[in-house]
Amino acid sequence: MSPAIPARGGRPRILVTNDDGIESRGLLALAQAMATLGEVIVIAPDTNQSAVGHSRTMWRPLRVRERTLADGTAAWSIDGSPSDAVGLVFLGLLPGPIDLVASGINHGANLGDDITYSGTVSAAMEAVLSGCPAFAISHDDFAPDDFSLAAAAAVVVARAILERGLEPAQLLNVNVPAIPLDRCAGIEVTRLGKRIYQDELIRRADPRGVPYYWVGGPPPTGQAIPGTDVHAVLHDRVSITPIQLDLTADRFLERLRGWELRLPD
Ligand SMILES: [Mn+2]
Repeated sequence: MSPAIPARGGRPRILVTNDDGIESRGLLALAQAMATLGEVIVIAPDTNQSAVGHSRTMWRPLRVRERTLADGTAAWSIDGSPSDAVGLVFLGLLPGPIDLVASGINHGANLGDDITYSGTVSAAMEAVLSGCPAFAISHDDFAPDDFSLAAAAAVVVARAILERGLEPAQLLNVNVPAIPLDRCAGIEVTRLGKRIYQDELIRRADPRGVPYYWVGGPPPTGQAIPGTDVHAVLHDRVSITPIQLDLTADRFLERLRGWELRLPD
């Protein structure tokens, strides 16, 4: 474990990214929150890349453009995924060290199984792969207008990580209920819960009569099991879940060895 700040001293350099795109108000809110703690570098996809997961662009070049956020903050956009954005920075796109990566504030929660789809969480995972502490933060509203709670939570989490450090290959997934700061019931450390998706396959015909498909339906719900992220957010608490890149199913490992699988002679 190595706290990020004491290694270099001075103000931390915080990379801010998201998957909703460079024009997202959640990105702006996170950049402003992180600017209270250190120097902020913003790079984000140029379009909405929600639910792209931990994808990497391999078969075409990437373009990076200088941008300006609505408050005048200098930023960069990239025509790739959130993982591309973070990956390029750690490969040397921008000079200087990064002490922390903050991803969000996503419009819509990333609870339980959502993290396997989430570009927001994947951006933080990409940072962790490069040895940099990171967290993802998501707002339980797909069209949020009040970022007071999420911004406050982001500062609390970022400061804690900078002061205490994270274990290698681990990161924090933060979810914030859709209520103002003064109505929040506090912070709960949680485990990942179980989402219930309500997706429906919608089949329509294009103007030439050829069928096309997309997935619709109401937003996901979840199993309200105490101790989980789903339960915490449902009960007006900020959820912080430690997650890790090691997906090994430890409880299954010994049983699988007991299967004694052998190739045919
Ligand atoms: Mn998103």
